[in-house]
Amino acid sequence: MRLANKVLAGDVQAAARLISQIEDEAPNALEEMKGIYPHTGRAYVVGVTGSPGAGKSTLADNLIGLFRKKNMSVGVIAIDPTSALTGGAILGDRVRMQRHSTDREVFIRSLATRGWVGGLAKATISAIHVMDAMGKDVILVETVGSGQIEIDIVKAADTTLVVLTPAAGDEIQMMKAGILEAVDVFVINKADKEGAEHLKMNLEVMLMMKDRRPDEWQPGIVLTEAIHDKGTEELAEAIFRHREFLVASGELQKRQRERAKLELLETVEGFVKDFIHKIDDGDYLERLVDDMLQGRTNPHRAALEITNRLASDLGQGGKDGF
Ligand SMILES: Nc1nc2c(ncn2[C@@H]2O[C@H](COP(=O)(O)OP(=O)(O)O)[C@@H](O)[C@H]2O)c(=O)[nH]1
Ligand SMILES: [Mg+2]
Repeated sequence: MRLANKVLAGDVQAAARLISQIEDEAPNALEEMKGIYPHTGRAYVVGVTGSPGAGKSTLADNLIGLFRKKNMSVGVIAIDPTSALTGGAILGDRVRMQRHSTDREVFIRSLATRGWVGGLAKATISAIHVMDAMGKDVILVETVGSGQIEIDIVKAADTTLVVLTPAAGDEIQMMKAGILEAVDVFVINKADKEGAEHLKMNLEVMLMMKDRRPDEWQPGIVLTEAIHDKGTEELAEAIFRHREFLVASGELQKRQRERAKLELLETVEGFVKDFIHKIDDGDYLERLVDDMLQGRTNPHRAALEITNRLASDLGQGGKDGF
C-alpha cells in the first residue's frame, strides 16, 4: 500500500498514478484501495452534467476559484464517456481549468476507461475515494450528458447540477427522465445570449407541474455567464443551500448509502465480467452456447454453471484477502 500511504499524505503524483491504475483496472489498484477506503466519506461531491459545449468546464473553473477563496481544497474529475471509445483524454477540460494547475490545493484529473462502459461509474467512484482520502473538501465531477453512464455518475454525487444553454431550449424535453429527477440545481449558462429568461420560465413551469411533498427539495435555477465569471456566487450559494438541506433532512446519508450500494453492485458485476472474459479465452462459453442451441442446457442452467465456477474460483483465493 505504498501509493495509498503517499496519497493520504497528500502526494499529488501518487494520487495521479493510483487513478491511472484504476483506469487501467490494474490489480495493484485494488490492493492500494484497501488503504484508501478507511479515509473516505468526508468530501462533498458535486456532479456537473450537460451537453458538450454547454460551459461545464468553464463553470467548474469559476467554482474552483470561488471554493479556493473560501479556503476549500478542490478535486475535479472530468469524464467523457465517448473518450472511452477512442482511449483519449479530454484536453479541452484541462485547458479550461489551466489557471488552477499550479495551485497545490487543486487536483484535476480526466478519466476514461478502456474496458466496458459500466466500469466507468466504478472507476469514477474510486477516483472520488482517492481525492476524498487526499483531503479534498469538494470534488467536482464533470460528465457529458449521455444516457446510463450519466445517470450512474449522477448517483455518485451529493449535489447534481445540469448545465443548459438558451440555444438548446428543446433540451429539457429530450432529457432522460432519470436525469431530470436527479437534478438539484439547474444552471442556465450563456445567459448573455438571447432566450435565457425564456428558458428559465419554461423550467419554472415544468418544475411547478411536478408534485412535491412540502419537505422535498425544490430544485434551484441559476443564471450564469461562465465566460465572464457571472453568477458564480449564486451558483455556489445554491450548492451550499442544497447541502444544508441534505444534512438537515437526513438525505445526505441516504445518498451516501445509495453510492455505496452502486459501488457494491458494480464490483460484483466487475467480478462476473472479468471471470466471463477469462473463461471466454478458452472455448468454454462457445461450448455452453452450442449446448444451449442443441437443447442440452438452457440459459438459466448455463448461467448457474458459470456462477458456480466463479464462486469456486473466488474461493480459491482469486480475489480474497480484503
Ligand atoms: N457566450 C458564452 N460562451 C460561453 C459561456 N460559458 C462558456 N462559453 C464558451 O462555450 C464553449 C464551451 O465551454 P466549455 O466550458 O468547454 O463547455 P463544456 O464542454 O460543457 O465543458 C467555450 O468556447 C466557452 O468559452 C458563456 O457564459 N457565454
Ligand atoms: Mg468540458
